[in-house]
Amino acid sequence: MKKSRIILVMLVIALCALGTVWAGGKAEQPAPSASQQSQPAQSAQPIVLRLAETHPADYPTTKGDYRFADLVKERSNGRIQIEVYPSSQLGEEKAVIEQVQFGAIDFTRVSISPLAAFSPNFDALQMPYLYRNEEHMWNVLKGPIGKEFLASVEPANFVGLCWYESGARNFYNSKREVKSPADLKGMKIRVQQSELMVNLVTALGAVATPMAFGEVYSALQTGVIDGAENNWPSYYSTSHYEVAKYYTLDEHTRVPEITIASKISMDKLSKADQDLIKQAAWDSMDYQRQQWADYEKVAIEKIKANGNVITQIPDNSAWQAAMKPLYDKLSPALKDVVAKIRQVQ
Ligand code: GTR
Repeated sequence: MKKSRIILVMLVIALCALGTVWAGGKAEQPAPSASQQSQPAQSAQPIVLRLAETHPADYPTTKGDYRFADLVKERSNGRIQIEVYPSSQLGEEKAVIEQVQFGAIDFTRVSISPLAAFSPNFDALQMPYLYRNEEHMWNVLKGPIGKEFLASVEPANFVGLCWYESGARNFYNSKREVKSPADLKGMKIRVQQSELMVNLVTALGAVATPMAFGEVYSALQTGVIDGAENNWPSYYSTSHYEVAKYYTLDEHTRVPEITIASKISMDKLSKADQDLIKQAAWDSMDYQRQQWADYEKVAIEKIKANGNVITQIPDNSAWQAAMKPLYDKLSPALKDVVAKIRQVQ
């Protein structure tokens, strides 16, 4: 090849390269297509919502919250993000429910006991010795009655999303073994901030002391209260089992957990996004139940290994009989609901 032709070829190559760089530079900012012009900008900030949870990150309800948040993020392609705040970082349950009502917090997972102060019909769902077993409770919660209850919180400015498992609640104390209601007589027992729970403990002859969950450990330790009541996982996760070693398996209640949204927060979203959130919460339930079963086993093992006094109640008829005044007190409408719950197979 002649020297002049070589120079010409090199010149052409150089010009082509220059063209590519130039075109590449322009290609970084293509003109928006017609469809993109009508869409919100791709870089729009995600919608960030907050969920308050009283339990620590490794507790089964919190794991359910995380699953709910993951499903929402995944199904909205990251457009909607739910930040879970565990360990009562946003406050204790009663105060959090109030904030959800006013839209300051977007979601919370709580026990229905404190929620009944805002939506009193919830007492029908947490009556003592109401459910035959866990399966019966879930058939109620996933069926028409459960769905009606989720919808019933709207007038209180909430949107009911889903139910979580919470096992059966039992009494525990630091004083003595409790084998019958008579053994509870005169004991100061902490209860949730719930009128029904106050009445329940009073009906058993003990002194009910409503108190926030986070204060119970030190109240037990300092003797401000003699005992409390909760399921195996909470008795374990809070370390109450270390300061109150007598645990009586009377299984007085099964209190469902519920996740609610603020109606104010939900109303700001499109109908499609509201539906996406509702479905994601519903779809997190089975996962939470599995987490519950696994954690409950660990809790039972650890508490037994600690040498706690675990008292079985082979015949709970005396306990059941003591609860009659609570049923008598129910309004006719709630008595009807209770009867319907009992009929569910
Ligand atoms: C737990 C429940 C919490 C809280 C707590 C309590 O079983 O998961 O949400 O209500 O009981 O006794 O305050």
